Amino acid sequence: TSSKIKVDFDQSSGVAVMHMQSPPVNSLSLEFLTELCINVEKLEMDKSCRGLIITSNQPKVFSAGLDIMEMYGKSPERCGEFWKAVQEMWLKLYGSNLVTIAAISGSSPAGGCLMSMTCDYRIMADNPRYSIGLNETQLGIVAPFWFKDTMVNTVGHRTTELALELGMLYSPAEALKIGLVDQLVPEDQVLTTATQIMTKWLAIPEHARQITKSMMRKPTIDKLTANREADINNFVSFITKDSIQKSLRMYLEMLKKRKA
Ligand code: CO8
Repeated sequence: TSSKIKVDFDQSSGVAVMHMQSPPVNSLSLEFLTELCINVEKLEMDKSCRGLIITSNQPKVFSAGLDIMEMYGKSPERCGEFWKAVQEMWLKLYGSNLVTIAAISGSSPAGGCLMSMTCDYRIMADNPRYSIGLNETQLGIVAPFWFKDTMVNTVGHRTTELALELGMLYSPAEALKIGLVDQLVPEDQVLTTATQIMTKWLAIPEHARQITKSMMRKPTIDKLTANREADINNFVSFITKDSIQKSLRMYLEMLKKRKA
């Protein structure tokens, strides 16, 4: 079985770099999410690991977000299983005790943006061809409350309102301006910058930093934890609607056409 995730762990610095390598665009399938969660969990349990950098080995793309094929023409049972894995990924990353840095080396729509926003710090490649944002409404679907909450916590309420209603995808410069990313660097310096920034974060007394992170994020995490089952049911009944399936089909066709 080919591995969709490669983890390089540097014992001496305590920093792990997780490379997503699921061609062509690191879309988050059930299989991919499961592998990702297992890897994060392993690092979380390893006492010698203190920092995690998430990046992509695929050219031009960080992650295309949730795998649309997991939401199209699938049984309610399968959709439920998939959604549980999406929740799991978010809970693990947003609640991580590790210092997490997203090294966003390419486009990062929807679930890719969500994954980036779970991190403590975001560094993006300064290439105007790339974009990042929660573009769900453009697919005719609705970003769930915890996607929304994560964005509100990152860029504030009004910016999130505009971003979500319009399904905005931001250029790196725009994303920096609204605070969706923290820093832009030339494309070939994304990972080295992430490593430098990590050193700064790791110099902060760990326990104080972890408690502070938890203080900032716990209310948001508790909200999903208390409503996981209802959130799954909500997703399944929404995504299996004929009208929503039709929207997804049209979006998939648009993606193919755009290519031609
Ligand atoms: N899922 C599945 N397949 C995908 C996805 C995806 N998210 N994104 C791209 N692909 C496929 C393309 O269809 C294409 O397939 P093929 O080679 O068979 O034609 C292949 O991957 C390569 O894609 P591109 O040719 O478009 O590659 P580019 O390098 O030109 O562009 C992008 C890369 C920018 C990532 C572009 O592919 C893109 O914009 N993709 C769509 C991204 C997107 O809109 N994702 C949204 C997913 S929804 C989500 O994450 C949250 C949902 C919340 C659910 C709430 C419901 C209640």
